Amino acid sequence: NQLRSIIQWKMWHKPAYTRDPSKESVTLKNCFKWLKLTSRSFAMVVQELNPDLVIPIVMYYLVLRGLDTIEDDMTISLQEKEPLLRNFESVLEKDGWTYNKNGPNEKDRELLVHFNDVIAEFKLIDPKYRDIIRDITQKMGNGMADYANNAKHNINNVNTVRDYELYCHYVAGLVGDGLTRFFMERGFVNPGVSRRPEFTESMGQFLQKTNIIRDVREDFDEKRRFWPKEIWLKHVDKFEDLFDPKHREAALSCSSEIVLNALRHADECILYMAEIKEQGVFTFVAIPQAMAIATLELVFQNPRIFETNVKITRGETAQLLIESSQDLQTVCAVFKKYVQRIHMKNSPKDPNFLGIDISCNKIEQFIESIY
Ligand code: RWZ
Repeated sequence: NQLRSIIQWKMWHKPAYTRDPSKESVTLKNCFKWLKLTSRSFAMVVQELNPDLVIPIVMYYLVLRGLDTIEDDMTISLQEKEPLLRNFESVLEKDGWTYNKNGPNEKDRELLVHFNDVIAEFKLIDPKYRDIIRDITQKMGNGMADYANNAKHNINNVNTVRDYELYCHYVAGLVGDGLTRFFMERGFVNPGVSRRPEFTESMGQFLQKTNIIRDVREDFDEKRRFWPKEIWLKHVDKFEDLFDPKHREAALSCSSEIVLNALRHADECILYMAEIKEQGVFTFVAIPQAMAIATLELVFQNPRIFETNVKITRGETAQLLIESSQDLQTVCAVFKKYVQRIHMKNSPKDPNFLGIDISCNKIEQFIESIY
């Protein structure tokens, strides 16, 4: 029955009419300015959504981005940071609140310096969306604070795979939970997804884990470690060794193991996308997923991740944007293509050869079983 629902659904096109949100008010115009400043790519994909959802989801993004900008700043003392993260939800009710104590190098400091714009516009959105934003902000802020607290006592604050997945839950699983609730309010997803919260969780986990693998060098340089010790300790003695050319082979085996861990979410991401009933929502969620599977293929068996921040090419990105704006079948073809490439790069010299082989086979067969 689940398979039948995947095959049968048809999509309709988004309405031709799209209002221009930047023409509404000064504070709203400013919110779009902060959005473009913090993420060009999100500012682009959000335009795919039904016009009624654009402003609420932009506000959701800006609030979480504000929270993330506090978490990310290593120049803020834990003493100041912890209560800020825990109480960020209450900031949303404080007219005129701004924050200017971020370090000068914090890339999104301007957003917090002008956070009064976000608070002013937050007040104007539909209360049902405000409740979702408050709830996710409160949960994410407390999760980030627990994690920051942990880091004070122990530099390896991501010890187990469970710690790693809990961190990804706070910063990405919760984002997906909130988005799913937005979509449900409008009937844009099958209400049955609320009975399968693990599908939503996988959507966030897959994106976050892929980012963590890709950004390993940049995070290391900024003194952050997200790869779980439980995994890297099987391959190297010290985390620093991952970046030492002498240990390149061990580092690559380690990266394979963490790629394998991320690949486990692919099937559930497809099952989640199968429950979407509206074209704009589909495009909005499918674009990041398609970029993630392509990025996972790029980082797999790629020693450059230990030297620099690798990125998929502009040409590849352009093609992914087109393909993921179509339908589930096209997105499945994208997933299959990149999983096959991972499969082909897999080598029997890798300690996780068998695991990766099984995982790729399973995803390929799953996709073939539905089309
Ligand atoms: C659509 C069900 C977008 C799940 C996770 C997708 C993104 C990676 C980045 C969930 C503002 C972007 C900085 C949210 C805090 N996780 N996370 C479904 C999804 C937003 C800041 C950045 C987080 C962070």
